[in-house]
Amino acid sequence: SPSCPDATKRRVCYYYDGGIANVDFGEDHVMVPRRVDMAHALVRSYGLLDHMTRLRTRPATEHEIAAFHEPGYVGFLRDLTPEAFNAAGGEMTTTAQKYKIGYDNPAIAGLWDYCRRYAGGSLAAARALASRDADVAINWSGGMHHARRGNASGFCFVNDIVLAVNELLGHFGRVLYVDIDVHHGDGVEAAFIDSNRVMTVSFHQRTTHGFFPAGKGNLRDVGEGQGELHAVNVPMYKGMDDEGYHLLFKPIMEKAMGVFQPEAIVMQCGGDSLSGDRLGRLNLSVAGHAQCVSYMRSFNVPLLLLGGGGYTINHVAACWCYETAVAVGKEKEIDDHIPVHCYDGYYSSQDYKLHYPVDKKRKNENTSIYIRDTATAVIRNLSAIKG
Ligand code: ZLS
Ligand code: CA
Ligand code: ZN
Repeated sequence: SPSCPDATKRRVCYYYDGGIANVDFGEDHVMVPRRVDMAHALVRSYGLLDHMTRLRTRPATEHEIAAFHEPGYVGFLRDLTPEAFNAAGGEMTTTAQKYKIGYDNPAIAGLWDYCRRYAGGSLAAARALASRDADVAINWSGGMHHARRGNASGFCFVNDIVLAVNELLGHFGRVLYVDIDVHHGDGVEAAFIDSNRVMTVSFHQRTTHGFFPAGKGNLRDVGEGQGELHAVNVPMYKGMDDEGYHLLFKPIMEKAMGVFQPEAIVMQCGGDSLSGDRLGRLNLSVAGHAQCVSYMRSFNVPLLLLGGGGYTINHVAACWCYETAVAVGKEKEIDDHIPVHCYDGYYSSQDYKLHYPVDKKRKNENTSIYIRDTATAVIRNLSAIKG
């Protein structure tokens, strides 16, 4: 049951729709949906499916997606084809610009189907928690935290996180959102900026020198109106290591749990905060990243685990497999050596190990003073919520 003590069994529901595996953002794009198929292949090879319920679900409907997104944007996404986009002129061009389609967010084949599938997984996972059928629910295809009500952003088209949080809000009084992707979770923060029923907490690489999303997620951005102090932002300099990260993550999340007392937790586990990512410049190990998951799991509150970014695909797949093991409480039993399976060739650069070494030469630009002062400032804000 959800009240069992830590290190004991959780009922875990796992959602993976193989229909996303062949979605292609284009050969020079950094987003590779197949990384989720790679994670799934690892999960299967390690025998982790025997410790959870794998549920197949239907893709989200247009109606479900339109519960958050603007009707005009939904209709545009539904009808968008690469052919129409590439032949574009006139109205198509200005409309595509309005919805931020192109470059980062390409008009690819099967886009609407892809969005429906990853959003369907997150909605089904939220329902499994709401009905108390699961203690932990996982959808590594979700976590698309930048999508806005009326436009795409940062490789995200439909914000499955907002849909899942809204589903949870139908059954739980307060929902905590935790985002360990290297990028700021701006789309989720904006959707709940004035709500005191959702606390959003993002840990991310600083955006002050143009790192995406530029200018967002400042320490002083704390929410608005009723939601004041319910947006929490923890920016970090490049090179952050496990030790420094957890000097922030653990005390901040402990305080957030204490003052907010959420009835459900949604965690975006973007793998671009790992060492050696193609876009991110933090220096977390797989174990350090997974410790965030194990820490949030230890509170025994219904927990939704989602994917997100992650651009060195072998690193991300190894990380999400290990985090699946954490979810089912089998991380101590998992062999570091990656089993022979269909994707094993992708792991040669990490010596076929789940736990690859971090970059020992990279300087941690976060000073101990910065870490201490940031933790103090965030915890002081959180303390102001309750006396
Ligand atoms: O959090 O920085 C930007 C925006 C631009 C610079 C890049 N150009 C193409 C568009 C304008 C200001 N975009 C970021 C988005 C990062 C999204 C992270 C998503 C998530 O992890 C959750 C899933 C960005 N950084 C790097 C790129 N875009 C990028 C790198 C390489 C390429 C190839 C494909 C596309 C165009 C060339 C692209 C984008
Ligand atoms: Ca983040
Ligand atoms: Zn990211």
